[in-house]
Order: sequence, then C-alpha cells, then structure tokens
Amino acid sequence: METKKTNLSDYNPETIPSGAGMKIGIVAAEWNPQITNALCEGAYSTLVTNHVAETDITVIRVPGSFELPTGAATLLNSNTNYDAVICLGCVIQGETRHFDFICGAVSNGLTNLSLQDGRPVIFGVLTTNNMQQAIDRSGGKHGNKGVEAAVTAIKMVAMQKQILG
Ligand code: RBF
Repeated sequence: METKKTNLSDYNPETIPSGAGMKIGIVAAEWNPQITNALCEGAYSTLVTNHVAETDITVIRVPGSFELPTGAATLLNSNTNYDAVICLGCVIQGETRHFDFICGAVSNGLTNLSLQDGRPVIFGVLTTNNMQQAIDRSGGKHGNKGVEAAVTAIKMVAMQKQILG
C-alpha cells in the first residue's frame, strides 16, 4: 500500500500485474514539450517493461492540456478497444488565472470521462509553480510522473479484468 511517495518512478515490480494483452492509449499535450516528451517516454517505457506489447500502445498528441479530455474521449470512442488511456500534460503557473481554469477543467474532464465510460483515464498531468518543479518530476530528482501514470494504468486494467472479466 502506498503512503507518502518520495519518488514518482518508484514502484515494486512484484506488485505490478503483467500488462500482456492490454491495449493502452497515451494522449500527450504539446505545451511544454520538453516535459511532456519526457513524461511520454517514461510512460511508454514503463508499459513495455511491464509486458504491454508495443503494437498495443497508441500515442497521440493534442495542443494543450485543456484538450486532453477530448483526446482521451476520441481514443475511447474509436474502434480499437483500449483498456485504459493515460493523459500526460504539464501546466505551469503563470501570471494570469489560466492555470486554475486549465487544471480544473482537465481534472474534472478526465474524471467525468472515466466515470461515464467506465474505463480508467489516468491523470498524468503535472501542475507546478515553475519549470524547475516540472523538470524535477519528469525524470529529475522526484522521478517521472509518466512512470507513475503507466503503473496506475496497468493496475487499474488488471483490477477491472479481475472484477469484470
Ligand atoms: N497548456 C498546457 O498544457 N500547459 C500550460 O501551462 C498552458 N498554459 C497556457 C497559458 C495560456 C495563457 C494559454 C492561453 C494557454 C495555455 N495552455 C497551456 C494551452 C491550453 O491548454 C489550451 O491548449 C488552449 O487554451 C486552447 O484551448
């Protein structure tokens, strides 16, 4: 069981179910590309390390984090039966209130989408005060939130397969 996370990339491989056979979509925002590319790399490599086939992973891009819910809905509504969608973005506090609106819209949008659809939609969005905090959490001293998001996706899909078959 998790208590306080010290590093976003830390997980116990023995507690992760195999991702073999799972189909996973990744939606990454283009804003702050240095960060979101690193999140994407962390998520993708973690899925592959945990036996998700590369042919079962689809990566799409949307312009900004605000568009993540629509990107995720597009994958869930497609003909491919994704088991989960991982959403990756980085919203950095600026001088205007955009930060609050974007963060609120994305977290509500992804939550509502997941509850309506039933499949896991993973919140892999960094919401930071500055660029350094984002660097620290996208492969820096606090690990990589993309790794955490991928582990969460695999665990959620395995939980649903166990309960729902
Ligand atoms: N998108 C992000 O993913 N991260 C940001 O930090 C971010 N900051 C923004 C700041 C401003 C002032 C504006 C206008 C947009 C920003 N966006 C950001 C883009 C946003 O998510 C969305 O793509 C656009 O608002 C178009 O809907």
